[in-house]
Amino acid sequence: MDLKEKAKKENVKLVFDRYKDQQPQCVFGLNGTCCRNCFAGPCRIISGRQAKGICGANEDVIVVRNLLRNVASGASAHILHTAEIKKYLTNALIKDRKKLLKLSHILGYKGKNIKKAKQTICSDVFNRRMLNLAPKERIKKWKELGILPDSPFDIISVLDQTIMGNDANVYSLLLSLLKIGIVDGYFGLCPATILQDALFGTPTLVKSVSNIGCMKKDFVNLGVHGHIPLVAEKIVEWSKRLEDEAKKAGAKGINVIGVCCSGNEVLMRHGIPLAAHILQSELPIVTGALEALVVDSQCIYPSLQDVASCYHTKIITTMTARIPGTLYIPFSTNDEWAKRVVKVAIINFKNRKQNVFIPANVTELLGGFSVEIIDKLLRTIKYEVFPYLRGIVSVVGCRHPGYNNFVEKIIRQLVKKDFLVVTTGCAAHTAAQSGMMKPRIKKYAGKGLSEMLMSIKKETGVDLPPVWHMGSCVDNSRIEEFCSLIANKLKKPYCSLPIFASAPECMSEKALAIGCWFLSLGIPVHLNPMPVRGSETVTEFLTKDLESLIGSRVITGNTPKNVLKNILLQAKVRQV
Ligand code: SF4
Ligand code: MSK
Repeated sequence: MDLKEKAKKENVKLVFDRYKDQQPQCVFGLNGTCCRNCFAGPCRIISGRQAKGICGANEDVIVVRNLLRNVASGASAHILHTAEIKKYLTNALIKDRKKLLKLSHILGYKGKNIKKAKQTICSDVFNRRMLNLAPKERIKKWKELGILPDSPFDIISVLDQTIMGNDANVYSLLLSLLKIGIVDGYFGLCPATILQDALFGTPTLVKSVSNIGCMKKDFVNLGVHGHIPLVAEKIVEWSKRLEDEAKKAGAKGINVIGVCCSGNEVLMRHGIPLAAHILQSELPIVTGALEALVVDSQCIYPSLQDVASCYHTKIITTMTARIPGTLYIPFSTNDEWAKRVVKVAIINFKNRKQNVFIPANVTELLGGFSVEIIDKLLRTIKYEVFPYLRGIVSVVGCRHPGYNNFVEKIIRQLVKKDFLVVTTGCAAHTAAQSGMMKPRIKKYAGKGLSEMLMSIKKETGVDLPPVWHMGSCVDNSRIEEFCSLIANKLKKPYCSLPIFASAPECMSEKALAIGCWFLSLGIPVHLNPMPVRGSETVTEFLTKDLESLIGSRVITGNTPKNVLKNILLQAKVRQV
């Protein structure tokens, strides 16, 4: 029996069931040709019958406007992520001073005083100076194209740009996609990661395990889920401190497990096991052995409470993801907050019912690939990566209920063809669960990739996997920094290197925003699905014309075979 069968037997609906219930999905939505931007609508474009909406907007305008609103929404989540971390900076202890100073230096404070550095960051992190992190060559290009952003306020201007009766110029709307991608990168992802490293430490290599079997029957199981490590860090700290209380309650201790990106954050810094990605986020509850799930922001299915109501699990909401019926304990850095939350889990241990089932599967993994670690590893081969590799692909982003494990399939094919795969987000959970983060190389990697990993092992003694876990969704900024390192060493711009990104099961608007950032940098991006099929103009622009403007394009492909073929073609053009 697996957990899906257990849920079925117990009459519990999961995401997979709800996905089935929603079929067939609306074709206008899938093609991007449904507009609800004003209340004269909704308007749908029907080929040969209804060429324009009531206001006169055609399919191109409608498709790109919808996409742009999606990207703006995704970027806003990352901006607010940074804002959330910044709120607590003034009084926080700093674990990595270098990282804090790096950020304040970018913003213009060149001294070493931590208090002043914090002040600079708090007042200026959303200042245009953040763009100093970007390659000079890109800044020039962005200026030429008129897409250099000013601040996160550009997100508001996109909402205005796409309101009924404003911009109906497809080209300027398309360029705004790139602009908001840049906003996402430099006001969202980059400062979030740097600040988190400053507060909680920069990751180093760490061994752990993935998959649902990391839950322990005799322990208080406590899950962290969401994106903001302020929350998960406190839970990890206080779970250790309250071990004795758990023992008094009859358990052997407290077992913290990671879900989604909170899981990635605490894996990278503490080796906490990766239990479940977004599609599996209901399953730890179905085991009947999860005492509490602490959630914060983004990617939290509201269904968690429906599922929890069939078991004994307490869902504890703490930040922006608010769900009726859950226990809401608003986040505070105060120790009392963490004690209270962990105690809810401990007290709930006695309420377990008879129906406990934890599948045995666990997979070992090596994580913690910060750029600092990668730099140390690659120095041993003098950054001579391309004699071994066809390229580097960051396979990132979500898991989607309709794509039958596309993420795993594409990663398997890429490493076999000598692409080094770096990964973050829910794709990283999947790679870990499939065994591709085990520090054994022969089984999965192609000849060139194996040889590169062996050469590094010879110098460092470290057995490396073919897929490198670089963290959570905001840690896509680590991937950019890694690409930038390679580009600098080879003295070439990104857009001439065989470096690619792929979000094969893109579900969240955040993944689209990240994709637009990579495109703006000159990195070709595979995005699937993309609700643009309803407009030939938009599809043509993204998959072809973009190349001459910015040096990158959207790579298409809705099967692993197609994607691999398209990436191989592009890799040939970009050979080093
Ligand atoms: Fe229809 Fe135009 Fe309103 Fe969109 S903005 S719903 S196309 S009238
Ligand atoms: S959690 S954004 S489903 S990767 Fe970062 Fe996973 Fe995608 Fe959410």
